[in-house]
Amino acid sequence: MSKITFFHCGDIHFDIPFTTLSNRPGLPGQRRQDIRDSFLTMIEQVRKEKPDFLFIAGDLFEHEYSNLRTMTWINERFCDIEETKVVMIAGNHDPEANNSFYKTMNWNSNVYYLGEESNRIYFEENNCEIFGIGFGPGYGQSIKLNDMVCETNRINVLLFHGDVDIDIGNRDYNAVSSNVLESKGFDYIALSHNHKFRDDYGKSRIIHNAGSLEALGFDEQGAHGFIKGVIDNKRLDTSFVSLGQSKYVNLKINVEDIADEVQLIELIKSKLSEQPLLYRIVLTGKKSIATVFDLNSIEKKLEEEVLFLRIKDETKIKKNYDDTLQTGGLRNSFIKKIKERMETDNEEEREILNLALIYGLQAIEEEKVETGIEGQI
Ligand SMILES: [Mn+2]
Repeated sequence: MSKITFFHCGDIHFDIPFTTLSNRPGLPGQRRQDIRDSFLTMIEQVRKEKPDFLFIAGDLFEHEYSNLRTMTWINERFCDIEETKVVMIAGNHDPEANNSFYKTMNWNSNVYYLGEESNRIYFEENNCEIFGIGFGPGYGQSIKLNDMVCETNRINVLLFHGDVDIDIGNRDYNAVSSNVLESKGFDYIALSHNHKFRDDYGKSRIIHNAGSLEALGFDEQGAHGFIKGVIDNKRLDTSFVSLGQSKYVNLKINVEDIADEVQLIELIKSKLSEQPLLYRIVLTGKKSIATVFDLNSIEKKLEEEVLFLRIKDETKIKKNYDDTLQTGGLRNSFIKKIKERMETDNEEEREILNLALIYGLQAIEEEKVETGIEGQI
């Protein structure tokens, strides 16, 4: 009878530059420290619980930005958990190449890398064979599954960095179907690449995607962390260990009744959490053409309340022209003409005509056109 215990993580992205946050000095560095803190929390749990394995299924670091100092630090953390075997594969951000740290580092004796040279390893003391399909030169590495045969009297685990069951049209990273993966006889498939935790692939529920250890962007909502698992006599049992909620918050704020910047700042403040977080705020609703928000100045005024803030204005322009129809001439007939054409069910067309009306009236009345409105459609 065989039993193993394991932790499974991936997409840690040590040294990611966080370029979208670069206009806040110090913030990218602070976020990189958050990654280290989350990693340390996980390592500390490994040290305490001593699982047989720690699976890291790719994108441990950023090949383009990581240096020997980071790698040495990571290797030292692996030295701290000597009773656990660390098994790793490459991801698309740290792909296998001749100068990859996966190949050039002098890793501690409890660290095993599965790649081009050897993509499987059998641990007799655990009666467990571990296979790996990471990210090498080129795409479509999942073809290597064809050569992987599981021996049924062993525990068989696959580490895989890629897409499972993607929709046609998406960019393909080692894409494979859950059906194919499940048919191979693995007892557990440690998947990474997608940054959201997921464990509901396929039918047999052996495929688990760890998600990124720490949320890395506004599209990474929800909980982040790693997976803990046991395979006992072929029975798989897993649980997700959350290291915290994403610090990235997307907010949509309707500014229909807001007359000026002071009111808008008050409204935004009322929606912010007490903890300093990273916000992406989209302003929605209809506002008068006379209401103009200086987004840069608003962002500056709220800087103290948040870690990071980006505001996007997606409001539509509201104006009632019916009361202006009393006057005559070119202006009147222009309004009438546009109004006639606006009696269509095509909302997109109506919006374009609404803007044509605004620009046209500006041209007639003020002899200039306020083009800044364009970007707000
Ligand atoms: Mn990744």
